[in-house]
Amino acid sequence: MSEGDTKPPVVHEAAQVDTYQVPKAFFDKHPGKPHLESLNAYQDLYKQSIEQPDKFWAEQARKELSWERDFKTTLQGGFKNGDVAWFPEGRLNASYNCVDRHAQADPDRAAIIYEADETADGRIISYSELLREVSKLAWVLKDLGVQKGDTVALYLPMIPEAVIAFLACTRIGAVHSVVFAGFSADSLRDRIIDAKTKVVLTTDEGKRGGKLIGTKKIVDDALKQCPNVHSCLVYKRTGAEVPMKEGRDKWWGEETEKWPNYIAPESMSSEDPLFLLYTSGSTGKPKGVMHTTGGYLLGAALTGKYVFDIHDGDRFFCGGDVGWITGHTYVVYAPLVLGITTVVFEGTPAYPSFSRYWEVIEKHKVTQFYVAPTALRLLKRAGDDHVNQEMKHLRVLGSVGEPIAAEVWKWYHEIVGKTQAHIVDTYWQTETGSHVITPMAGVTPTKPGSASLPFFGIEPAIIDPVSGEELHGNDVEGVLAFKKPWPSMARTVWGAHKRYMDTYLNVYHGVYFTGDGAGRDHEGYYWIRGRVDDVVNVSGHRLSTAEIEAALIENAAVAEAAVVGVADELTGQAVNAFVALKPDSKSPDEMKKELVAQVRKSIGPFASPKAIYIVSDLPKTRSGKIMRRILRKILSGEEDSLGDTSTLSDPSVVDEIIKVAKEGR
Ligand code: 6R9
Repeated sequence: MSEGDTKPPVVHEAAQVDTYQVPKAFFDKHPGKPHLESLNAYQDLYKQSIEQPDKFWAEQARKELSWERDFKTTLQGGFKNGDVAWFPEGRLNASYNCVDRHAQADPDRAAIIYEADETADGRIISYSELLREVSKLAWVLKDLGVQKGDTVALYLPMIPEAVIAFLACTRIGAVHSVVFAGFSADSLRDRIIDAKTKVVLTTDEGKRGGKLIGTKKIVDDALKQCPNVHSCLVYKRTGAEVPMKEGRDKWWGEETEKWPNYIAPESMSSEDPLFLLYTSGSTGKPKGVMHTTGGYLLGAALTGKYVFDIHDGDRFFCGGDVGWITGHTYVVYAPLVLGITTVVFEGTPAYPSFSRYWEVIEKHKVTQFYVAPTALRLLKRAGDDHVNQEMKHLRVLGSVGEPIAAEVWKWYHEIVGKTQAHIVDTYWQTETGSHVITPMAGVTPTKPGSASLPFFGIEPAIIDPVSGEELHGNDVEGVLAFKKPWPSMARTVWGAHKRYMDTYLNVYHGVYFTGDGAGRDHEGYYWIRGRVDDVVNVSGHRLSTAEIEAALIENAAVAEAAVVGVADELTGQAVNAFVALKPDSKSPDEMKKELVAQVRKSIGPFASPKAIYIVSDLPKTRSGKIMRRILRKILSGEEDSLGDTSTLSDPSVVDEIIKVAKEGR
């Protein structure tokens, strides 16, 4: 929790909530039957996963994954020392598990349906083709000097080559570090430097919602300050003229052409790093969350199977970007490790019209669709007429990334799913690797707005944030933690293990701390209340207020800045900034423009503050800590309940801030 702020847990009135059973149509349209017969079957298996975790996980790992060498130990280490290791003697390769074994069994099966920004530009890639493309690119990476354990940065749009790049890295034991292609050059640079990356993969340009994105240009800007990057491989997406730096930049197509269709997968330890993914925390610098091979893949496989009810022949469409964890686990790894077809969608839900998602679902007979509530809010607002497709193959509709309001849940169920699909509101994090609290499709009765029950092996605890004690029983509110290690949990923060310990494992004794507040209702269902730290969630994108503050302060005219998240109808939360300027700075309007530009440059356009308030001072304690709680209250119109302001070094600043916030300047 942040300095100067102690947020008491919110007590929520027990509202009347409806419970929805799995729709009958779900079973009628099912190709067979769900993997679990009933809620009882879930409860039995869940009980085993908690009481006999070794037995449960060893069986699952042997069933779902192909091991080159079997493991002896299931779980080693624990939360206390932060040295969790799953299946440590086991050896396997992720790309073998995601590609080769399916290419051997059924070479012509579609692995990727590429739905391009323009409807006509898409294509379908079979598992045998995927194996060829992955192998060729793996050769190229080797040729560029990439070795086992090296990191490779991927700055790529949502095209099949992104998936190919993930798998080419894992094939040779390289660690992919994907940077969302909406991040700025500065953010990309920081991630490249932190991960000690020497090779970057990108495109000439990206194309999204009819607009072009200058990916290569952004990479060029970033690389000006990355002297250790010796190679940049560029995939021709649009054919735009882009400068190619002699000796450093090479064309993807020209390089891959030179190499054979097959390369043997590298033998990896279960605990070898699979990837890094940078995410925002409470402090300024993003953390390189590290996942390992065996455990992560098992989490992806098992949640894909049980949460989404994935069966052979399914066509899975996750609308998340590969630049975020949702895309890693549910565009790439879960569908491919299970050998089904994944839809890679390059566009936006609004281009060329608000019907785009539904047209994609109809065209490809999609069976599971997975998206963030922010997109649903946009589409709900656009009007039901746009939902003009039958979509009769849809069995499962997933939600992820932020709480889904009951009315949006119902709209998803009735208008998109036509009451025939099962809604799964999946709660998880970059750090958890795969779903941790979630319904299981075909099995769990659901309540709109609740992520429902824990996944196998997850033993949640609701903790009193003040005393740090676990709150037992039902009808409790507090912060959410997990009591047992699970295979797909992050193992460390790259190069900063202490930070990992301090953020997740040393906050409350002996448990993994999620950073989220949560309640457990009278039936044991979990309700996620949102972050209790300084992380804001804008359109399902996780941002740190401290990181945005650091960006604002980079402007020389800024004396101090405080950023808070406020509720927003469309984006869930929005970034609002309070800024105190140094004397003699430019006019407030000019400054606001500069500051928005600064955040776009330092982080990326998606982090831009929605409102900037120029004030003469910020509310601070006598020790100089900014009290963001007061700012949050003022913005939510609760200025009458600011609580004790006597600890402020200058209580009079509050009146000015209230005035500025009211006038919206
Ligand atoms: C997968 C992902 C993680 C944070 C998490 C929580 C919020 C995710 C949610 C949810 C309510 C859900 N969150 N799923 N809140 N209901 N179903 O989004 O990972 O980007 O790391 O964000 O997102 O606050 O702590 P990540």
